[in-house]
Amino acid sequence: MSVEIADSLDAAQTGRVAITSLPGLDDLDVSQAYLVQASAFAHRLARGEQASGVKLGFTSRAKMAQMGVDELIVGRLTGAMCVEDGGTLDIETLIHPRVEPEIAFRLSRDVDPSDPLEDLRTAIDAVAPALEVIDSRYEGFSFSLPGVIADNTSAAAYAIGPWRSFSVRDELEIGNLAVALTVDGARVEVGSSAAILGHPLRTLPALKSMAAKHNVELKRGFVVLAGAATAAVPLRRGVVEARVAGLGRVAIEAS
Ligand code: OOG
Ligand code: MG
Repeated sequence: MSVEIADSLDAAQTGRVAITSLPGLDDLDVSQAYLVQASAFAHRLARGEQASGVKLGFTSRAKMAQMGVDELIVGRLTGAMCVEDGGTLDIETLIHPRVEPEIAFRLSRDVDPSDPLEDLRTAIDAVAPALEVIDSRYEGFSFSLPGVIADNTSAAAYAIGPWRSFSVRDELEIGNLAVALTVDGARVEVGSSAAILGHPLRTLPALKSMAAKHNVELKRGFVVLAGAATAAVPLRRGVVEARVAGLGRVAIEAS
């Protein structure tokens, strides 16, 4: 059953058609949902995409309230999802995309998430402003917790702004930075990095334990999207930009 669900989710993504009902989906528990996610992700890898990172979801109240889900989730990213800063994203390749402002971390080495002595924070060597484009494969972004996990946490595209070197011993304080999302120059969402679990670095122990439990790899060079600091907005044609005070900005053009 899991294989069929994974195949349907992959077909929805490649065919850009939202799923209205999926037999067996409601019977999945969280662990089974991560197996479906892994199996759908394997289709991307089989098409030649390369794993490039991981993303966290529902790390802010704004997102939990918007989507009606209040547990942390983790998804997987590939290089094919990455749009360069200032680059263009063709929205015709997506179903009903939304965009949200995020903070990204970079992993300087491989991390074994099941090693109890490993502190993921010491593997972070850079931080950057980021945009995430999400595109649920379910009609109306309507999903349960296992449903959104199986659907790779709605992952569709992302863009990363300039990396700034960072270590936990650094003076750079990222716990309460103003975050804004603008569309064609107009501010549509504002928030703070404090909205992300109180401090974006708190996502790292949570990521480590989810990665250990659900066999998510954490590799050198990977991007870690810490989760949206604000609610997501529909992505329409135009220029969308995330600004994070002290870190800079990142923009993409949706065409
Ligand atoms: C799920 C993805 C959540 C975030 O940053 O909280 C997420 C969704 O909202 O469809 O990426
Ligand atoms: Mg996100």
